Amino acid sequence: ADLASLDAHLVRCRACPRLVAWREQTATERRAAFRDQTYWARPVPGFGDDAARIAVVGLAPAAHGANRTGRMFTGDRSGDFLFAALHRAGLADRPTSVSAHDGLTLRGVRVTAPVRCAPPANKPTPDERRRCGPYLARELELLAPTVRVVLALGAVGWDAALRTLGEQGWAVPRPRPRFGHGARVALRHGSDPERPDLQMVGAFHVSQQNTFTGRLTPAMIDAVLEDAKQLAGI
Ligand code: DU
Ligand code: SF4
Repeated sequence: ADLASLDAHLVRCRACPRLVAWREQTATERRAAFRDQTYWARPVPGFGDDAARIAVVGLAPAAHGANRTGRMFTGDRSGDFLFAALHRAGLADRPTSVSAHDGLTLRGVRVTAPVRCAPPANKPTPDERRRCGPYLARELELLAPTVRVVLALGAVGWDAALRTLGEQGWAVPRPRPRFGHGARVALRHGSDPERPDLQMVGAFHVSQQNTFTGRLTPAMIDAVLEDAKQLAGI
């Protein structure tokens, strides 16, 4: 199995009734600016380099962003902020991500999320997070040969990634390290000491709530990406 077949399986998932209803309802109602568009309205796969050294783990698709375009972080303000930063860091070949067919290429990075369907108010329930967990787990397994840094944007991604990595044999400290902007944890593999360390890095989520209020500035995300690149050997 590879990432393409994981994604092919993922996009057919209907396991969460509330999220299936929401992703389709927002696609029917649409936003005035997107009235002439057909929304993706399905689970959203990870996007970027299949041999990524950095995995960026967000939260969930936005109703009128990735749920519309079918590509992670694409078509909303969160994505505008993130892709501009990835471009400044030399990890994206352009500063904008407009649609799934715009030709954007990431280098060394894959962007993904612990929940793949747009949730009302951007708040997935614990059940929904649990149900979607195996997709992130499988994706990280498939990236394992190359991935050295998992960059979590926000506490939901942080918790999901640490839980998953713990289940995959990485020695996660107890109590589980807490999320914070700039938080960092070096993980060693418990049963395979030959594996290079995996670094967990935390950053505030790129949501408008953070970027419009100045809680997360471009300089702050640039600093985290520089850290991540260094830890990943990019
Ligand atoms: O079919 P493909 O060349 O694997 O590309 C699929 C998809 O992923 C395409 O939209 C470009 C993107 N991508 C990327 O961002 N970075 C890579 O290194 C390779 C592909
Ligand atoms: Fe399936 Fe995940 Fe979407 Fe739930 S959130 S329906 S588990 S893809």
